[in-house]
Amino acid sequence: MDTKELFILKLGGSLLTDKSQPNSIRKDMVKQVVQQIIDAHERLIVIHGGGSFGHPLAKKYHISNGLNKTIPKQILGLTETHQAMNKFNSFIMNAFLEKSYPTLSIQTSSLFIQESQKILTHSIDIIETTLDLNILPILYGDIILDKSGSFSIISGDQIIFQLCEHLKKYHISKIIFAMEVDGIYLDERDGNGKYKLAKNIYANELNNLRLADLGQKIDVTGGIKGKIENIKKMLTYNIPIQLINGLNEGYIMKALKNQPINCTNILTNK
Ligand code: IP8
Repeated sequence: MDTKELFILKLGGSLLTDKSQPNSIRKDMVKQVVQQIIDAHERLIVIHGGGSFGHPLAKKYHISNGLNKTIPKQILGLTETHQAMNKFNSFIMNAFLEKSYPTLSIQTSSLFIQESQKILTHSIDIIETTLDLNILPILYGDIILDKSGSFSIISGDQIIFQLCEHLKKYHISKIIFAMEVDGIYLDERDGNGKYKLAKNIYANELNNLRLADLGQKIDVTGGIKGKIENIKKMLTYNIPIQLINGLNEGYIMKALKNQPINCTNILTNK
């Protein structure tokens, strides 16, 4: 079967929302990001994180740890968490619609389910058929139900693992993480005495990196170390990964156009 190339673009929740205030969107940032995606004219799947929408509620009701009857109103909290993500997602969908750009929101919690803590994907057809129609599929970190009668959180990164594993008609040529930092900083100084940005890292070097201790948060769910663990898993599919600063003007479009930018590229060993 002929496979077509596409990008995966993960928009960090902390890029699009203000983490210091629950349910607050960086509206101008969303508009800029949407415009860059439209201007790039490339085939891609967008995934966005939870930011100040999903995370505060998920934390309040301990959703990641599953059903716990001692937590008051936890089930209501579960549905509230989903609804908060839905609201955030609707804002993004509307921003595309205002520009008359066809996108389809694919509800993550209806596409994936867990069994014995393992995420299962029954069908990727919805995403592939959306792409066949030249519609941009947009997924987001969400709640996930567990067949044992429990639940958890599925993060944007976990969605990416599922896509790496199951997309058949489409081949992922690069995964782009748009964050609010330039990439991975090393425990080495540049000419100006600042921590050095790792520009190109090979997959087999990831285990031996000496990271700068910046208390660097790449996303609300974890620090840079957690992100690197996820990246290692993605690299097993031989897909290059780019970590970029989405706050820099035009960077998302340039990444989608494979133009050079100041960022961290993680290259497969081939
Ligand atoms: O921001 C988490 O997704 P992430 C989604 O990609 C929720 O980790 C609901 C907290």
